[in-house]
Amino acid sequence: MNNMQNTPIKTVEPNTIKTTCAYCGVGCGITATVHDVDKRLITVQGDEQHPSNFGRLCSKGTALADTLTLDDRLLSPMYKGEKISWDRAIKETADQFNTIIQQHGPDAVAFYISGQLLTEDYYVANKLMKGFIGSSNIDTNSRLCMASPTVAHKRAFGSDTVPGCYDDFDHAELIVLTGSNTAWCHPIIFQRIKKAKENNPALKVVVIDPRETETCAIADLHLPIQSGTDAFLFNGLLAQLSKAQKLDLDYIDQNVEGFVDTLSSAIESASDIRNVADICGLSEADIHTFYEWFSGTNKVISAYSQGINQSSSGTDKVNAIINVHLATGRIGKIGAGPFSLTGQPNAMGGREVGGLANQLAAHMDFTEDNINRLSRFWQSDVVSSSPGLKAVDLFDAIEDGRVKAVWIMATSPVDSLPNANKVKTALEKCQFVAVSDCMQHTDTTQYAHMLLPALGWGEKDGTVTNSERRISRQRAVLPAPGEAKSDWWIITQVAKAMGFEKSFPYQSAHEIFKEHTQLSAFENTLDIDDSTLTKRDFNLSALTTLNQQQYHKLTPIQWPVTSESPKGTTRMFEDGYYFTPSGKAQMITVVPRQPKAPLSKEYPLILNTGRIRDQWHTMSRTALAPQLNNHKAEPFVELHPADATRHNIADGELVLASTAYGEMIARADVNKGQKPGHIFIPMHWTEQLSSKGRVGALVNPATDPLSGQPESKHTPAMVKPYQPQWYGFLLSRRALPIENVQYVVKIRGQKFYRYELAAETMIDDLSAWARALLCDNEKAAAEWVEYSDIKQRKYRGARFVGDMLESCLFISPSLDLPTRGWLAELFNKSSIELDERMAMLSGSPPAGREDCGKTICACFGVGENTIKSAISERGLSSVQAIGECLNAGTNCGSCIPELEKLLPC
Ligand SMILES: Nc1nc2c(c(=O)[nH]1)N[C@H]1C(S)=C(S)[C@@H](COP(=O)(O)OP(=O)(O)OC[C@H]3O[C@@H](n4cnc5c(=O)[nH]c(N)nc54)[C@H](O)[C@@H]3O)O[C@H]1N2
Ligand SMILES: Nc1nc2c(c(=O)[nH]1)N[C@H]1C(S)=C(S)[C@@H](COP(=O)(O)OP(=O)(O)OC[C@H]3O[C@@H](n4cnc5c(=O)[nH]c(N)nc54)[C@H](O)[C@@H]3O)O[C@H]1N2
Ligand code: SF4
Ligand SMILES: [Mo]
Repeated sequence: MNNMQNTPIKTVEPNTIKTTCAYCGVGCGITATVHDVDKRLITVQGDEQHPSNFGRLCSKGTALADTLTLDDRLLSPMYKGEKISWDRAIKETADQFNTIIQQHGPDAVAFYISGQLLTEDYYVANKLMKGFIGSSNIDTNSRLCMASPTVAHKRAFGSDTVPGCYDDFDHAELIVLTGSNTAWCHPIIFQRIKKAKENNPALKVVVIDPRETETCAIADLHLPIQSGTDAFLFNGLLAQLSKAQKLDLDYIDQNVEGFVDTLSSAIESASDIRNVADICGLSEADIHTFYEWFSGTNKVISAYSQGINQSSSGTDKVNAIINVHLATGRIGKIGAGPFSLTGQPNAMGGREVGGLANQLAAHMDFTEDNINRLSRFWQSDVVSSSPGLKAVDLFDAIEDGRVKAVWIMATSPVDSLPNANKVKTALEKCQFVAVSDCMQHTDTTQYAHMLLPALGWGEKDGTVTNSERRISRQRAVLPAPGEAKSDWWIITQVAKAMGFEKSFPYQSAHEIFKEHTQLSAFENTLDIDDSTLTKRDFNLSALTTLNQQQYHKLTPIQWPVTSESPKGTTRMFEDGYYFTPSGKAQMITVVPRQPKAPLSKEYPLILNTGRIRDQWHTMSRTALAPQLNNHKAEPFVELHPADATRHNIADGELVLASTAYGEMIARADVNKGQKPGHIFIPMHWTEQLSSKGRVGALVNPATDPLSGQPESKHTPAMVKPYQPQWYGFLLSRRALPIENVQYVVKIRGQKFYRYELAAETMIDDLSAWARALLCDNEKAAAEWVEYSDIKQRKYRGARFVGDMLESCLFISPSLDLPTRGWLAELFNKSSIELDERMAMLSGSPPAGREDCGKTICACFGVGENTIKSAISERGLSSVQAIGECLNAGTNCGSCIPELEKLLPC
């Protein structure tokens, strides 16, 4: 008998769990399969049923399984460097906060939290601070990210609502990507747009960005705009739409207010295209083309991100974009709308619970009615009645002693806030600093008195909301390591110890989610007989009855979820109703402003900062996956050849970049993709991985007056060559302590650490120095091959243990060092042949074995040189052909724009 007949067919293996990616706001669904719990061995795949990614993942999502190592994990609470019990940690934290509150009042304490938290964590943090401590000094790293769209949405729609959904990208006929490097930062949306273009060749894409990014690979038009001038361009577009009679006057009449004033102001500031071209640093012809395409296309999406938001006029810029959509009625319709691309996995969830200092929970703001409503819901008479300090002001208040205790969760302000050296001083001075993090050593944990070990991705359990309002479950795949606990548990325990037991009774994330949904539904109705009631956009009333099991099984759903829309809401504002007192949307008069800090003779360049393809923020997780470290292995500064010549800088050299706030060293990447006068430095490198690579120290603290969002994309800067006495690099199986070397960058390879080095003082005896460093007190018998040229001050040395390469070091007074790729590959070999040893001494790969070059395809580890030679030797002429030959580009597809660039034109 075939016993299979009696076995029910399992569609999902028992050890396969659906969850959501840890990283960006696209919010891709993941299917994780656990292979070995003890070894934390899992594999991940894109969840084909998840409507945000339909099975696709980018390079970072694909590498998630390789970030689960426990290396440097914070595994128990620590107070002043000593491990302590949870009981003590909780009591001490609660006592410190209570004492300071008693002595100095509730505004003397603060929380600084993060879009990496789950909604449930966020909800209890906000409830504790605003509802029970009675202060609004809780802000989040979303201040650096989503604050401007939040205020702009509120001004235009009366609510912080993203109108559209990803499906709209499939239907649009024109997609304008402004201030967004979608290819690298929202890769799965980028791939969706690319697919839409293949399906509909008439679909046009316009990219507005001072840099020619990888996103331009799908652009029909790239507008390399002068930094900070987008509001001129969009005001000009509004004026032009009016002139061309392309406004939707019926829509305006029925659904919009503020039209006349907004239009006349736009005409005043930007009706002369020549003038707009001048200010924006663009050609008139390109502006005409953009305006014509926009005027002539109904289904337009304008998606934007940090190039718009991170600006001292970010709120106005967002409203300038929304204005053109309102004036053309291109909103709340299939394939049309303004679209704020959110950054972090839970940037949206944080806003839903009121994580920002100027919001209350559940999309309520600080009106008397809302404060009263929350007081009744939370049964607290101390609900905070006015906004608190926004991130930059908050750290200023810590620095000048107004705030005496801060609890930082899931963010590293020592890296990510502007003027970041001041954040160090602030934390040094602060009476009590608690930090909840997964990692023991970050640039911020160094300043903590109290370290609280948190669960990370793959261990924590709750919900996140992505850019299209879609709530998805993040589920635990692995058990908690060490004594790490979920953030909601830690906050709840401290709340209880502070004396708020009754209000924080939660035993599970589900109980918190339930309360959150109940609050969203609480008095959320429009009743014309009761003027205190309003209808709020954020409403999960149909989820209030979810039981634990249903919560556990919750499938992705877009809010609002109500009795009228129990399956969620794809698109908002379809009926033209907005959440303003009149029910109409508001066009907002925008008077464009230039960035706050002007350039000067001393600082003649614009420092622009942002992201790279394979790293996430402070690299605390992505840098654990070796395959993500070789695409861009060092901090770099991109500059235009004209600026490079002017400042005497050659490609590949080290550069000292400085501003009025701080300085750093980075490798020059000279390319024509930069707009002259602009330089770009990635935000990712910290002091954990680089001695001088923290760009946050250089960024000016100018903020938007309405949103408080910092101007991270525009700081006056200067560059000059950094001229060390010697350059070098080291590859070693073990991490080694490197001292008295000014420039050190450390990355993790598959079987080695790679250190890039440069130093300001000559070493007398290179061989002795090398031997001391590479041995690092290790007594194991080792064999050496060495070449040392005292006159030329060059050194090449390798240390072998058994037949295997243990470490190698190369030093030279110039940049003529060997390439790293072929040496890295030697770490995979069980014995090193003579020809390879000789090659190490001569500094170039053995004949016939070329260096693979920097990684282009992270998924299959395929290097640039390998691809280039395959293209020339085998005559490859398409991305598909490269894929068939080398696999490159066939998994996540994040590298396809770069593969296209390598193909012959
Ligand atoms: N790989 C990767 N992906 C990520 C992240 C990550 O760390 N790594 N982080 C996530 C987060 S939290 C966020 S917020 C998003 C950010 O996503 P993005 O906003 O797309 O990323 P950024 O690189 O910060 O900036 C986008 C672009 O704005 C351009 N820009 C600068 N100034 C101006 C200007 O004045 N006008 C215009 N039009 N453009 C300008 C920059 O040149 C840059 O290319 O990415 C998310 N995704
Ligand atoms: N110059 C410049 N600065 C910027 C930006 C820029 O473009 N340029 N962008 C800004 C933007 S948009 C953002 S979003 C920020 C991001 O900046 P940060 O928030 O500082 O960066 P992350 O690396 O995401 O920090 C997350 C920290 O949280 C920890 N962590 C991860 N998961 C958890 C968890 O579940 N619980 C706890 N307790 N800890 C966890 C990680 O180990 C890490 O130490 O940077 C901002 N700063
Ligand atoms: S696009 Fe990449 S980083 Fe973003 S959620 Fe999807 S897999 Fe994760
Ligand atoms: Mo962000």
